[in-house]
Amino acid sequence: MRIERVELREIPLALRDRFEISSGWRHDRRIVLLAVYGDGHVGWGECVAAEDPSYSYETTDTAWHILATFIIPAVLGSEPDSAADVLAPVDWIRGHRMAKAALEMAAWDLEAKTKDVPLRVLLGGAREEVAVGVSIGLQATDDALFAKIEGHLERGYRKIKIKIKPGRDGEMLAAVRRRFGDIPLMADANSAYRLTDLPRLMELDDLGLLMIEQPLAYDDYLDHAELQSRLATPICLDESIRSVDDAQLALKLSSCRIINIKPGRVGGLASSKRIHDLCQEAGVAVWCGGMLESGVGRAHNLALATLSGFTIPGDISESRRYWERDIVEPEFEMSDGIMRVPDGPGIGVAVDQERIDAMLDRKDVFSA
Ligand code: OSB
Ligand code: MG
Repeated sequence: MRIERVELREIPLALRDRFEISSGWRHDRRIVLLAVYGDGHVGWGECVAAEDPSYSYETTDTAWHILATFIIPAVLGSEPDSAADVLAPVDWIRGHRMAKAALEMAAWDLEAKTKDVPLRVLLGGAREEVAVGVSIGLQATDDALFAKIEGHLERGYRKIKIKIKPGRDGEMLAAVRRRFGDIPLMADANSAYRLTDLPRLMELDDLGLLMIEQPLAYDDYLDHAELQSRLATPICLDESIRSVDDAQLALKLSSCRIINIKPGRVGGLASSKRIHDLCQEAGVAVWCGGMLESGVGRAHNLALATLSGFTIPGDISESRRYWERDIVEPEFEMSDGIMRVPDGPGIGVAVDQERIDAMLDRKDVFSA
């Protein structure tokens, strides 16, 4: 494959509901899209970096800077054998895996389109349908939370993930259990606790949660290992896993029993596959998380989630749960908690470029 041209675009896209986690909230997203041209086709990728450095040190603006200044110039004109090799010229760049992933994932779409196969097939996916769940942000009151859960259960979501923080945790989750019974329920703390909160975290252990996601610091493995040894509930790591090496470390230290793989966080789909394989060997379950992506990032996540080790429903919700109108066609929908993976070439959905260009905040074009 030859990388002939790369286009970067940023568009504003407002979430239907503001999304709140322990570190803050977001209503208006800034979406960075990357289009890579080669061999008569175009592949699309999305950068998952957030608007501020709360989830990761990367942001919309750092990702744009690193892509435009270092990554894209280094790969323009290159001829990698496959998408898995496209980042080889930027191995020297430390970190910035969200920026790298945007290009890598676009290259996977390009390769799949060049070969005229769905991305799912190129990745080695085992199925054409994926069970999906929903991630619910912090709500002001239990009643507001109950109303959300009820709506999502009615719609058929197969897993309910609830954001927690100190003060909105044990009692709130116990109330959810009383109200909804034995639903597939989990909690995500986005690093809101420390090991000194052990007594508070032990209160969550009797609630039959599928897992507790990222309870402790964003860069920690040791305290998570200690916490996991005290809890019956599996710990799932999200923020702590930024690379294959991080996953290896977490497995070695028994820091978790489950890993949330987000390709946009770990440097792309090749790294995601390797983490998936390592976890399968180690008997650690994986599932595919989300970063409030548009339909472009969602399509990549869905294709990845067809791999056999993805045994837990992902945070891959329908387009309408996020946006008034998505930027891909058809939009992502599900039936009874099951999302069908598009069967066209590559990501299998058409990117509405006309609409994107009508709402553009900025654009940069790079040619070999
Ligand atoms: O921690 O998984 C997270 C969204 C933004 C940043 C971090 C997280 C999330 C979600 C939403 O939980 C998942 C989604 O529906 O995209
Ligand atoms: Mg998370």
